[in-house]
Amino acid sequence: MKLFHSPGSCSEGIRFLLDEAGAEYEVVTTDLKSGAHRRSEYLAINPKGKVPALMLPDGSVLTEFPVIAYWIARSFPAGKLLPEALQDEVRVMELTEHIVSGLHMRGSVFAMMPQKFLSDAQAQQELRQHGQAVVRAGFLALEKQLGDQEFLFGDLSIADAAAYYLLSWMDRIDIDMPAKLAEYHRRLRNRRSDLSAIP
Ligand SMILES: N[C@@H](CCC(=O)N[C@@H](CS)C(=O)NCC(=O)O)C(=O)O
Repeated sequence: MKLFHSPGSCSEGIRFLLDEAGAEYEVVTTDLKSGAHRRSEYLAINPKGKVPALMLPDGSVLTEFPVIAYWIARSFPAGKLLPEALQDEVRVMELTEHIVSGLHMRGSVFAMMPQKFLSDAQAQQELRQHGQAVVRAGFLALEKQLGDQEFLFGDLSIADAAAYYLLSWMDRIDIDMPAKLAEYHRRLRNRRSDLSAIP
């Protein structure tokens, strides 16, 4: 397998899962800062021009974080990255989707790069604040789900991988994490030995 990955981006969450699953894979660095994701070679792999993308053993390419995460969990059942019962699995998927589509795409993206969407400085500031408010509201949901557990659903799951990358951006979007989430994020980081990409 090949993971198309940009250090410090959401594809860190997929690396996390591949490592947790014990999968063998190659990392193909697709550096967003240098615009590698917009070059024709990469668009031939993923026409959406986004990371992560995972090339499967049969050469086909899977995109979209929750879908890649689901594929990894189901392909490597020994990693126990999803609960077995359907009613528990859908709760993990529900939160994973919320982190990626809600808190990342409609929160942290606006907070980190409002200039991508608006040219007016005042409007950018308003969009940044809106993004920060979305992420702060997300903190409440994450804290509630976490409770006193080690991970969001007790045992480690794909939802933790989504939280892992999202929470690594809090300095960049200039909001303080509640202490409980900061501790939880430290626990996730401590599971990994190759954290050089995330400060
Ligand atoms: N919906 C996609 C979002 C992926 C995404 O937004 N990735 C960012 C990096 S965290 C990206 O590639 N951004 C490049 C761009 O939008 O130009 C997913 O779930 O994988």
